[in-house]
Amino acid sequence: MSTEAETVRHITCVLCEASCGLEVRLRGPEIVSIKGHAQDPLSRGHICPKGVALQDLHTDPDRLRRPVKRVDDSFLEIGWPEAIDLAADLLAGVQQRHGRDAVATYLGNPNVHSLGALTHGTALPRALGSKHVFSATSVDQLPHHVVAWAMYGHQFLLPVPDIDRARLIVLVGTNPMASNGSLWTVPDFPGRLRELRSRGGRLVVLDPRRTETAAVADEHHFVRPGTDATVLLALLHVVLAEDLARPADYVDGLEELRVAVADFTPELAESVSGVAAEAIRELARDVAAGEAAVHGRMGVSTQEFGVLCQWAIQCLMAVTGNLDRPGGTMFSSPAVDIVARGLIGRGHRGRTSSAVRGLPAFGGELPVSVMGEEMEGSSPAIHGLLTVAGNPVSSTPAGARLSERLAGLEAVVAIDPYINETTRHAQVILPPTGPLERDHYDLIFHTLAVRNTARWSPALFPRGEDQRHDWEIARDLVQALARKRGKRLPLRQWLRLRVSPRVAVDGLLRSSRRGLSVRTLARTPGGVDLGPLEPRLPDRLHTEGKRVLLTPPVLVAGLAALRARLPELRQAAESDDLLLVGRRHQRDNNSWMHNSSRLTRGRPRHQLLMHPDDLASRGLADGSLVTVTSEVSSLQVEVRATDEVMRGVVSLPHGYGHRRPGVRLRHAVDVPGVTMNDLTDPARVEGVSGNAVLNGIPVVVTAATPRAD
Ligand SMILES: Nc1nc2c(c(=O)[nH]1)N[C@H]1C(S)=C(S)[C@@H](COP(=O)(O)OP(=O)(O)OC[C@H]3O[C@@H](n4cnc5c(=O)[nH]c(N)nc54)[C@H](O)[C@@H]3O)O[C@H]1N2
Ligand SMILES: Nc1nc2c(c(=O)[nH]1)N[C@H]1C(S)=C(S)[C@@H](COP(=O)(O)OP(=O)(O)OC[C@H]3O[C@@H](n4cnc5c(=O)[nH]c(N)nc54)[C@H](O)[C@@H]3O)O[C@H]1N2
Ligand code: SF4
Ligand SMILES: [Mo]
Repeated sequence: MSTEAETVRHITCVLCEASCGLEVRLRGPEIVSIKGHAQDPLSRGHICPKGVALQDLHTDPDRLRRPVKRVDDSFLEIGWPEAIDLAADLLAGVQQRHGRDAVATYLGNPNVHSLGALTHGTALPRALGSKHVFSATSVDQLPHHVVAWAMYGHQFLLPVPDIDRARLIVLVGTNPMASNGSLWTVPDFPGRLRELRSRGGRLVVLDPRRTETAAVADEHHFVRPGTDATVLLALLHVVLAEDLARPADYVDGLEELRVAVADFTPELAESVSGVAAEAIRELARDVAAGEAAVHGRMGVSTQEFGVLCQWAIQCLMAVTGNLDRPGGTMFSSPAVDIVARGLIGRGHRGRTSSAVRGLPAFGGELPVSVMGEEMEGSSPAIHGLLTVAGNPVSSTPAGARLSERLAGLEAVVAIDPYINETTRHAQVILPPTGPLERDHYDLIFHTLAVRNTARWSPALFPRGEDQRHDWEIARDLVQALARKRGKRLPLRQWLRLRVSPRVAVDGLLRSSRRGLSVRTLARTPGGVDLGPLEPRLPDRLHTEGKRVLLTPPVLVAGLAALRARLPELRQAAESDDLLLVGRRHQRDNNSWMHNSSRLTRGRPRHQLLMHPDDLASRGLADGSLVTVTSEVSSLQVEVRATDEVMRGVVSLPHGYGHRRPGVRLRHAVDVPGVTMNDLTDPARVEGVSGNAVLNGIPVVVTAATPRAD
């Protein structure tokens, strides 16, 4: 053991959107402990098991520190100059042979959790100049961006529930007790919920599963997957029919909205969703009484009517006067305001579209559900792929099929620290430093936080000589791509790429109206408290004349599609058919933290959850192996009987199933479980945004005979 004295350091956890401030005790280079930082003005001491597991990630022997290139079926370490040159050669080669659009980029979720990826990584797709840019956004929250763009004039004007002052919180298809919140940076959700309760407030949950969050709620309603739009529109219907609307004077379209939702009665909603009409009426009145916030996430974003659901929620908040009021849903006032400063574009729809299905791009990205089909056929559009912090084989619909297509591409390059389900197909992998080796400032999650704070998180450890930060990789690859084309980067771009993320953030802070700097923040470990959320409308709106638009035609049009589906939804509600939904566990992190035994030990949690009556009616035994068959594929998994899911619904966790040839995750491959996205269908997308439908998948469950493997 080292005899060095202990030092205490404060950093941000970047593993989920809660962005907790952590207190790390070090003895020399050794981590003695990781705890929540009690003085942190945002996270107030919160930590979850994943935060503690940051040390496992740091020391994981499978985490790549040097680039590797594939030689036959194995990977060999190579030097950085060779690796960058090889990556540029592969990508530029495909573009030379097949044109610019022939190389696709897929940007995965950890990009938004990495400062360097945000400040420098975006230069990569720009340098490639292909229309084929995909990201995890379209298997996640694209409906939110489309609705914000249409109603508020900017895709990133996303209001968050002001839980610290609310009287009523309604959560639809989201489980923050496990996920710690999404598009809602709400660290210490359990503590904030306790405080809500002690003020006499209430939590209501709508979910087809009695989740960890539903279990601590005051009221939980089972809702049949894919039918929430009828419930949310019925809430609006009641508010408008009972004359409870109190919109602010910058809200346009109330009368059109009244007409548009007139037929969506609580009785109609009950007939397809199973939520009692009387409960909908009471909830609508309670929301209208003020200091109420409704928030919907994965369960209502990644489903057939995702845009309608998010539209109805925003309308409900605006119409009841809960939008932009303390205790309702509010916009943040971050120190670095990425919206006001134009660091993220307003959004645009349909400037390009995909070749095979003609799905429209949004904000310069095509829906990832079309990525696979653009790689196949006699004259495929895509011949090469660059993945940056993404695992689309696990995370996007029909991942198993995508995997086969990746194997046939001319070039696959990955910027990623692991050899996993996706990156095993790469010819070269460029691994960036990990979360403890790099500086961080939350450009995204301060913007979605329940309190205005600003926190600088310095690297805990220096990067090794032979490691590179993600921003250095982006810088070098952009330059190498230009070289391959015989061009030099324009001076301004060259200069911008050489500025470190720290210097970039410092500039943004110094020029902000708060007048901060990295140095001032560094003096305040845990960050500067800038106070509770403040009303920001109508100033913050980006629409013409600064109006909230309740009835943009692109959103209203979705009602017709829902009306057309109602007869089928009614029929389905009475049938014995099964719909598959997803779930998350507190100790999982999408598809990529199963190599930490600290997170995977304990009771297995990979099973298909199924109601005991549904098991009985099929003659299936609890704990047995079953075959789950969807429209695209089938798989085998153990089933667990539980009345925590409603009848007619089965649930599988997302991000499991690592046992594939070539995956180099020595612990994760033994974690039981299957990949839910082997069952999801890229043909099923939400009609306006093209977001993947990952919840409410029709499946058949039958008895399985165990396979020999
Ligand atoms: N069926 C189903 N599918 C889903 C979901 C679901 O609920 N159900 N959820 C969806 C959601 S919400 C999301 S966000 C997506 C996630 O989809 P993805 O972003 O594609 O996948 P992740 O599992 O987050 O994998 C992250 C990858 O980034 C790498 N990585 C980790 N940290 C870094 C880093 O700092 N830099 C770099 N360069 N790489 C890094 C990891 O090794 C891993 O390969 O999955 C979606 N897919
Ligand atoms: N521990 C942990 N935390 C995470 C992650 C993780 O993998 N693990 N991932 C992070 C990421 S990238 C994200 S995007 C967030 C997501 O955070 P959440 O939005 O909380 O996501 P889930 O936990 O998947 O919860 C989705 C819920 O929707 C329900 N559901 C499914 N279909 C329907 C439906 O049709 N209607 C309704 N009303 N409900 C439905 C499911 O039963 C489930 O309870 O979590 C983040 N935090
Ligand atoms: S809740 Fe999220 S940010 Fe906080 S410690 Fe856990 S993983 Fe990290
Ligand atoms: Mo996500």
